[in-house]
Amino acid sequence: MSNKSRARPERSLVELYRDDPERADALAWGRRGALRGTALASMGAALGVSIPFADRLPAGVLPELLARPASAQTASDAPQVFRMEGKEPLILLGDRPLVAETPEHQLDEAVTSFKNFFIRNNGQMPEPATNPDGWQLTIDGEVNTPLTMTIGDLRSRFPNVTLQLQMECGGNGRGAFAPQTRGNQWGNGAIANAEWTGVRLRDVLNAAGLKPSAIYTGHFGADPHLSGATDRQAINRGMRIAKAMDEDTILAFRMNGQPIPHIHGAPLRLITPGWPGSFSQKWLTRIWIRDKVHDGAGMGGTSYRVPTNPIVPGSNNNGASFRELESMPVRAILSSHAHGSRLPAGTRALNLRGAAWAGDLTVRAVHVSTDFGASWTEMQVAAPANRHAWQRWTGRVALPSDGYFEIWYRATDSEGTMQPHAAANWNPQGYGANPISRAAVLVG
Ligand SMILES: Nc1nc2c(c(=O)[nH]1)N[C@H]1C(S)=C(S)[C@@H](COP(=O)(O)O)O[C@H]1N2
Ligand SMILES: [Mo]
Repeated sequence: MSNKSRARPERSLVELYRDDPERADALAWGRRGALRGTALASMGAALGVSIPFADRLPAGVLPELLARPASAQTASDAPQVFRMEGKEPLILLGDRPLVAETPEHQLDEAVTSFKNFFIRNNGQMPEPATNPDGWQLTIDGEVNTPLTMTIGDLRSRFPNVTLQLQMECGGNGRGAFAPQTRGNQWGNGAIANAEWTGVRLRDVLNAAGLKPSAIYTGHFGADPHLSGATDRQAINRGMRIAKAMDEDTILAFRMNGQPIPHIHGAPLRLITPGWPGSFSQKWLTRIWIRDKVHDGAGMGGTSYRVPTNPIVPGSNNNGASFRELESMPVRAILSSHAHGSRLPAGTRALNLRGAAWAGDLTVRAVHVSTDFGASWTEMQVAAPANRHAWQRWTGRVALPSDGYFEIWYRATDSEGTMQPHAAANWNPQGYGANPISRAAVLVG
């Protein structure tokens, strides 16, 4: 290590990792992957405590608190806070259109309440409906009988269902991609598991009568395009008919026993659980049944699509050989401890909790490591409240001493697929990143 970097080693190492990770590795870890004494001492000094499991830190892995400072650490690193009446503070990712992420540790409720529900708009907000019951939905295209129905009609004509359903943005976890991709740099907080009441889309499509040519849907909402152009949709996606006919895909008019809040799509929205949130059209006015793959705003190319064969990270691609991102990949979140939490000296165990989900699949296991992945402890994972609800997990891990620790948490889905160590299958718009997550805790 040069004298210059030794003079202010903490900053330089972090900066070096941002600018030139290979050189930083060589300086910090040496040839054989052993953490050099000076680097270790400087990391400990930067963190303010010792790193008891430093000997297990894999080569090239920088302590998470250095790589990703906790928001409270310094004012300059603090994310912008989004405040709205009735909501806890969220992390503002964009204001035009409005995009706000829920801090991961706030996702501690079994059923996500309005106050902790993330926001993802692609266009402007529509005017609130003055007469919600009179709101109309049209089903047309490849159907025998096109229908236009009010919410009152839907509610009285079809069986009402109430389900806990996960809704996760297709870009959740995007911030983990290296190199960085375009789009909102989400952490793990673009997920919600609210209780929705509505009618099954399937029942409504059966009432309209699908023609044999019906293979796709196309969803329209009342929100104006960001540009204000009236001939453009803010977002206009569609799904394969099989998902539209799934018994958990619903036309929702209530959220958590209340009318849907305006910002979450009142008075009528689709909930297409387990698939990217963009399939869950807010302010829903029309479903156009198509005889081909729908081609509206947000379809085709690299939009909500991922490579079928890995591409070179950072390269350009027109998405011609990509596939639609449908069922979301497995992910766990930790809600008992915020990244960067400080705990009293002498704390020798952590009671952990969180949630996990896996798109259309279920979660078989959640494991936690506190020694940088050298050993793993299995947590208890509850059954979902119903299909397509997330699953809560709990567990307890012991700590040997005071110091700097990381909680690494990793879920495995019902097919045995685990979260990878790093964001995989890089794609230009950054979908489907679900690497193992890491939260730092400081004891003493
Ligand atoms: N009409 C409309 N529906 C929409 C969107 C939108 O911008 N307009 N955004 C979609 C995306 S990308 C996501 S992730 C979810 C977010 O829902 P929320 O804002 O209620 O959290 O809504 C989806 N439905
Ligand atoms: Mo999204």
